[in-house]
Amino acid sequence: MQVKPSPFSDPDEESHAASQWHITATPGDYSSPVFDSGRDTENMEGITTPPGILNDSTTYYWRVRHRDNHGAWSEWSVETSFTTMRLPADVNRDGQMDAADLAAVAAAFNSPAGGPNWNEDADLNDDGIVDIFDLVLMGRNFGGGQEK
Ligand SMILES: [Ca+2]
Ligand SMILES: [Ca+2]
Repeated sequence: MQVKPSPFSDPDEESHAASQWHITATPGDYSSPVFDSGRDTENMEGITTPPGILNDSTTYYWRVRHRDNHGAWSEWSVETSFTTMRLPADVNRDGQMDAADLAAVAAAFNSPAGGPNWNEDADLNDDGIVDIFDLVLMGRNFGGGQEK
């Protein structure tokens, strides 16, 4: 997941030395954020969270502040929300659609809901059976996923 604020502007025209990014699931409450970049000197224009941090189909809120080269932090930005999407063929929900997901669909193949090999997450089209249609969906999305 990538978030990008409007371009950094420092009223004193100092150079931009670092940023700190916060992501939370509770609007306005950053006391226990799901992601806190700390003082980040690499990702100052936008940030991509590591896989596995954000749940899919979930609304999150983020804010960012910037630090100039004299060590002064800006105010936190206005909170912005975003909603993650469910990747269509990410069975194990690691943000990537790859061989591990294909293997999970294969392991549950031909299994109706509640069957011995049933895996709800492998039923990609949510029709209650893992079959060729789920495999087609997998094939169409294979290799896709979040930016790393
Ligand atoms: Ca996956
Ligand atoms: Ca299915």
